Formats: sequence, C-alpha cells, structure tokens
Amino acid sequence: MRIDKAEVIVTSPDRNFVTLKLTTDDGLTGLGDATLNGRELAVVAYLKEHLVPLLLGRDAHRIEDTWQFLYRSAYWRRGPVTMAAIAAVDTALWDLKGKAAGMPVYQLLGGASREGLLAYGHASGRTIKELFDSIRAHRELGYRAIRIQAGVPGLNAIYGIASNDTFEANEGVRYDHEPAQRGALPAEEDWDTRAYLRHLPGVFEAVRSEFGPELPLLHDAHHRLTPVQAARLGKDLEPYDLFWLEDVTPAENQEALRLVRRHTTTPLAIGEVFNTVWDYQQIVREQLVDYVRSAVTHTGGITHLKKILDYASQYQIKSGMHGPTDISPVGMAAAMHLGLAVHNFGIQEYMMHGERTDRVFEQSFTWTDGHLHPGDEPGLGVGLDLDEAGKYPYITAYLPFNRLADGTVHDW
Ligand code: GCO
Ligand code: MG
Repeated sequence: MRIDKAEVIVTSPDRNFVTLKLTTDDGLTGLGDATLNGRELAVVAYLKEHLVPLLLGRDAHRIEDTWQFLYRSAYWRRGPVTMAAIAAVDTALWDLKGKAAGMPVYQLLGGASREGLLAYGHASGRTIKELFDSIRAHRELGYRAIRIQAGVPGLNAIYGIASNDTFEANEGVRYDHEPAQRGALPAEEDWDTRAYLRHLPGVFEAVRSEFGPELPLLHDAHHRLTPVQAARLGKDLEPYDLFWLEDVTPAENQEALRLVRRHTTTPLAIGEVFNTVWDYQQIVREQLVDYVRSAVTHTGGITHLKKILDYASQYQIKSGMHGPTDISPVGMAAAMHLGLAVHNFGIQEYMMHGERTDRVFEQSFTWTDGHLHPGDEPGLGVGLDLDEAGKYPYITAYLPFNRLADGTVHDW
C-alpha cells in the first residue's frame, strides 16, 4: 500500500478547514485534519511544500516510522504548524490502515473500552436569563454535560458568548460561540479580570440553584489569570462542584499550576494549545491537572496523542479532548476513535458543526443520549465531498484579541 497522491483541500463551509487526502496505489483514500484556526494557510504551505514530496511512494502502513521520520528529519521540532501538519498525515494513515483492514480505527487501537463518549456542549449568555435559555436548549439537543460561559457586566464582548441572539445561529450554522470573525484584521475585545472574578461565582450559584446538583458543569477561563487569581477562582467555585475549570493560566508556564493546585480542589484541565508530550511533562508528573485537553488535530495525530494519554493514565489523569467547531469532522472522528479505545477517557468537547459543514463532510458518528460513538465504518468513517468543498473557498479569518481598559494587550 504505497502513497500515490497527497492533496491538501481548503474549504470554508461555515469556517475554514484544512484537510489532507492521501490516495494509495490500490485506490484507498485516507483523510487527516490540519486545521489551525486563524493560521490555516501556514499549515497548508507546510504540507504542500515540505511534506507532500516526502510522502509520495512511502509505505502507508508504516505509521510510527512515518511519524518519527517527519518529526525528526525536520530538525526543527514541535510547534503548532509542524504538529498540525504531522497530525494530518498520521490521521490519514490511520484512516487508510482501517480501510485496508476493513475495521474502524478504534478496533486497531485496542477496541472499545466503553459504549459511548460523554460529551459537553457550550451554553452561554450575556445575562442569566439568556444563559438559562441556552442551557435548556442544550439539554434539548441531548447534552448531559454543559460548559457555562457568561457575560460580565461592563465588558462588551467576551470569549465564549454566542454572537447570535438565538440558539439557531445565522445561515444554517447550528451554533458557533467561537467568534471567528471573518475579516482582514483580528477583532478587539475588552477584558477586566477583577470584574470577571467578582461576577462568575454568582453565575454558578444561579445555575446550580436552577438546574440542581447533578448536571456536570464546566468553565473555560481561557488563559487569562495569574496563578494567584486562578487559585482564588478555583476556591470560589468549589461549592458548585465543577467537572473542570479549564486553562486558568497561560499554558506556557507549567509551574504556575503548582500554586493553583495547592489552593483548590476544583478539578483542572489544560492543554488545547499544547502540541507535544513535552508540554505536559511537569504537569503530568506532578499531577497538576486532572484532564489533558489536546486534540488529535493539534498534537501530532492519533499516534502522539495516544502516547500523551498513556503517560497521563499513570497519574490518574484523563482525556478531555478539544472539540470546538475549528476541529473539522475528520479531527472529531479521530478523537472519537481514540477516546473510545483508551482506558482513561474523561469527556469529549463537542460543538455541533453547521449544516454546510455536514454536507461537505459525510460522517458516520452517532449522538445518543449525550454520548458520541464514531460508528463502525472501516477507517475513520468520514468522507469529503470535493464538489461541495469546492463551493466554499478560503476566507480570511482571525481569532480576536484582548485589550485592558488602559490599552494593554492581554491574553485572549
Ligand atoms: C475550547 C477552546 C476554543 C478555542 C478555539 C480557538 O475550549 O473549546 O478554548 O474555544 O478558543 O479553539 O481556535
Ligand atoms: Mg478552551
């Protein structure tokens, strides 16, 4: 099974997606997700200019060898662009191997460890009323675990709040709370940590008294706090029994979490912007978090994320794979196969894609009673309709950034 053709497809049905498609000499095709939100074309160039020429003629069965070859032969290691490109190759090779074997990828990873994957969605509102409506709407969609993001009085725009008034967003996009504003420049948002820290515990108090103690609730602080601010937030949220508090501090400084951990028993999750096991070394060894957030798409693929999860499992740390809409259906399918197979699965983030995206990517996963299952098609179970994809060319889109009241740029 030799790689005959490697194509990079960029399509923007509801947002930009980058997909690698490998075709073998025996006519099988494999897909890999290489979407890096806001920096998509850097990965396209990395793939087209530097990896595609290396792939042609290679034995598609040699997944580990290909991973090591692409990682080590570059000399320049790690980094989101490199690791997203390697992830796409790795994922496409797993897809091919599954098709060649006539088995879903999770079978090749050791088989199912559970019946389905508990998934959480994103409820949000500028006001408590909007937030409650959003929580109810998510429960109607079947979610059994819900992330809560709330507006903060005095702040105009804030991470995680739907830009649309209604749950059914515009133009057939079911919902997209990610403000991936499309434009020539990144949108500017405002931020005030003290106002946020004062406001958030009251939001959780209101949600718990309305929806009761059972519903698993999550929250994302999106890298905005110092360790001592994060410690205080964790403590203040303890009465509301969070499933996790995510990305409290900027992820680069692993040590920062020591201080947070010393002060709170609120479970912590981190790592959606990490891209290798080395970003987790200290955090895992010192048990500074409870969940690792890496996605297959941004962490070198199924092969490398499996190694991270196996390392984490020695410390009772579980998976919480990143699954916003900027992970394509191919990346989501890879996450589902891996999550179904590993023992230390925790929860899967799942923001539903829009209808246009669902037409471009034919998918075989199921969503039953708040649980995902990748299905039993050979490989990943995802197809790409090139005619549909061709209708939606790339659109420039940046993630927003923050400024404080005095104009200082702050973590977004
Ligand atoms: C999450 C993440 C996303 C990121 C997005 C950036 O927890 O889902 O924080 O919302 O902001 O993936 O592209
Ligand atoms: Mg996050």
